[in-house]
Amino acid sequence: QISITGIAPSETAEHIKNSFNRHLHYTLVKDRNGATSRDYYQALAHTVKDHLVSRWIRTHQHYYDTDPKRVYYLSMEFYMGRTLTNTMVNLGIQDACDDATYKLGLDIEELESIEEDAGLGNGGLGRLAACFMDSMATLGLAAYGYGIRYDYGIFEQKIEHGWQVEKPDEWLRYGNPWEAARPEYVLPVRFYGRIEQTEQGSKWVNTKLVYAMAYDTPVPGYGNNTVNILRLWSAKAPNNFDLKFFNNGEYLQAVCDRNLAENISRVLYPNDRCFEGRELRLKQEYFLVSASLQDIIRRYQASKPGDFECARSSFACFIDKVAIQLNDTHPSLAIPELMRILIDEEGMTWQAAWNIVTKTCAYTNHTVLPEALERWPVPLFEKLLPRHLQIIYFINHLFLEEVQLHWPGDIERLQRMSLVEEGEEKKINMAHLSIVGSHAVNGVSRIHTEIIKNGIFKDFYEMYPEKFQNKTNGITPRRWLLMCNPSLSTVISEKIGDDWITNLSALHKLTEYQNDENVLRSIMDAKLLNKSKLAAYIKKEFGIDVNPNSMFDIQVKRIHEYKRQLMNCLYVITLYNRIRKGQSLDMVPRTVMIGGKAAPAYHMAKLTIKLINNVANVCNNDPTISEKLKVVFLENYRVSLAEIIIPAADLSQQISLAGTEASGTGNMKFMLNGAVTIGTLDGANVEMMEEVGEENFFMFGMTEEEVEQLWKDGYYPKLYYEQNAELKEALDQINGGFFSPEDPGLFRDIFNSLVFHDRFCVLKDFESYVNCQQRVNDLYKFPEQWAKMCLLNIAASGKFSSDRTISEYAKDIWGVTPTDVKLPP
Ligand code: DL6
Repeated sequence: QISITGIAPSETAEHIKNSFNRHLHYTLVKDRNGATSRDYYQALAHTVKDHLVSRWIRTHQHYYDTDPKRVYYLSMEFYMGRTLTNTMVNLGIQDACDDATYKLGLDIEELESIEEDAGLGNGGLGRLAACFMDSMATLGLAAYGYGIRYDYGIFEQKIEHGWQVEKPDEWLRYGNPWEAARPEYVLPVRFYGRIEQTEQGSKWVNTKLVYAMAYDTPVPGYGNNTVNILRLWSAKAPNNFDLKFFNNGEYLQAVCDRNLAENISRVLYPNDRCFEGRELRLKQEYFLVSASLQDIIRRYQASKPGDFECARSSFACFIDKVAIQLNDTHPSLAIPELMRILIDEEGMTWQAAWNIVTKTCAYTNHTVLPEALERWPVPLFEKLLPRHLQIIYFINHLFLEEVQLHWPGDIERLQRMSLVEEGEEKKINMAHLSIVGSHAVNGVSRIHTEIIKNGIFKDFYEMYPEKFQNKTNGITPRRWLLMCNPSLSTVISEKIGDDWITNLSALHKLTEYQNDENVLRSIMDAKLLNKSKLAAYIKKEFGIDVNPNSMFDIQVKRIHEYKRQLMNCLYVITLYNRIRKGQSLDMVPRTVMIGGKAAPAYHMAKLTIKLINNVANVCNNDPTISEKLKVVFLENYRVSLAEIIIPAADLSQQISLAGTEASGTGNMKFMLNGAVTIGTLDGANVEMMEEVGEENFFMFGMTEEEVEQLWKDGYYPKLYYEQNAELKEALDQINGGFFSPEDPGLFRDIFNSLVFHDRFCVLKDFESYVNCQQRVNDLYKFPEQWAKMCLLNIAASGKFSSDRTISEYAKDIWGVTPTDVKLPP
């Protein structure tokens, strides 16, 4: 081996300054006369990256030497956000970098804010994957993330005349200093073609070829010198792509058509919780799976400590060396693909291959909304992946035989459980495939796991009870407290030490200070500082003045009917009406902020954004109202904006209909940053309330059982509309054009949807919500009591560290053990 001993850069401010200057000159080819702020950001990023490199190489030498079981997290989304600050924090070089930039006369916060978010995700599922990467590195697991390097991540949201307009996210425009391209890891991925039956078995022939090129992003653990990698695949056309044009001498056409192949990794599908059965999406999913499995197998075969020549040739210990976690069903083609490789390429028997596949793969479910479940049309499958379809049919055949043995003659059950759904068009149910092909299936909060066991996957639970597990989600305390909220972090560390950074349950020690006036004041001072920063951002970006002493009442998440932003909006309208009528004497001033993106084709979600903006205009432009109530739509909500918003919240709105939000992770981030939650008994809210106590949580609304009963009994939302005068007034205003005088019928779809259908029971839960908001209002009048509740929420948030979640996956699903061994820097 080539030695890297002694090449770690020095971490003094002086050294960082020199390195910064060197990058400005030699990497960016600039001097101080011509350099822009972006050049300074880039120079700093390269400087910080240098500090990762020896750790990065050493970590992988260490894995090669010790050959631990590897964990592979396959996900179509990794919503990483920015990297610079997080890297400085995790490497412990933040103070030195601060110092160095100060000496260079630069404002480090300004440089940090230049970095584009890596927005390779839609929301919760992708951000969870990013938090897991941080925790896996911090826990010293030999873990790899595999995903797609989309040229365009989640669209940029602009608000024009109150409407959402989508702009392409050109996150790579100025280059990405964090990634390392690996043209040496270019792997072939095949599509289309047909199957030939030969004496040696099935052969997939006449396929179209695309290459997958690896780009690695380092993922540093906190304070342990481990640097894992996130490997993202980018599509490259082969040299002879579209031979017919090359052969005909149509050279230019042939070169231009390379784009067709490379479109596979062009753009992230912006649909959140809505399945859209497009061929390009299926190609993306297979592209991820095929390239990743080739890489996983290559690494398995190469890893043989002490023997560099001889690679592993047998798959005998594959299941002891490889664990694959499927982040939802999106990468579930890994199941038939691994079968295909083992049988068609490695010559294994079906049984031997199936044993390996099912012991390697595990599946996480993230939603029970039927419209989000992946069900691919068979004709499309057959065209794109004919061999995989054959394999799935055979898996189904053997599986249904097993079902029949369990429940002889139960035809309906067979139909319900089949991987192939009959109907006008046959479909492959990817969740069923994932359950059958995995050894573990998990939900992401306790209530969600119960729902999948007793609801959508009941038949499967009855057949394989041992497969089903709960793994309540978590968030990384490094990004979501230490990094984004330095003022609160400092208060906490001064009181209880900084053990909480890697052992979040240590926050419990804060309960000792629940009656300590000084500590409560410090916590509220930190909050006020964060609120002032957010107020300054809002003034700068949207020109709206908000009062940092008003209650910051925040709901930020994707816009979706089940999350019930409309309930929030109806309450805002109710407050507006009360103020107008002089019925608001006891009301504390509030700033209601709502933010989130709508899927571009989701009509109701886009109309909801327009309504919120119109209501905001009416409130904010009426001086008799805006003293007490301001409404702000937070444009282009994303990871880096969340880092400013969440530390500033007083009240966190988590108001989805019980039984619809699988877990939520934003809810945890707010709690950790000292916001109080108003929420339903849904997702992880249930466990948050359990941790903090009912008296410190504003709970309202139906339970999941009550929702079920309501539908059984028959739900008539119009009755609630007719019986509740305030609700009726608000809905009539929406319907009658009060908020859209230029187009009175604009919001009719919202009115009709709520009054005549109301799939997510907004009207039913409204009264309970309003009463609960009144309790929030009444408590906010007592700053000491409010502060105590904030402190108790922070103290009780320890369970929601992704370190805890990952430790549970490690022990119960992957069979690996976290370590606190610190590698050399
Ligand atoms: O598990 C992460 C996250 C949960 O916290 C949210 O409650 C859930 O809605 C989200 N699910 C998705 C669904 N995508 N698909 N399929 O994003 O997962």
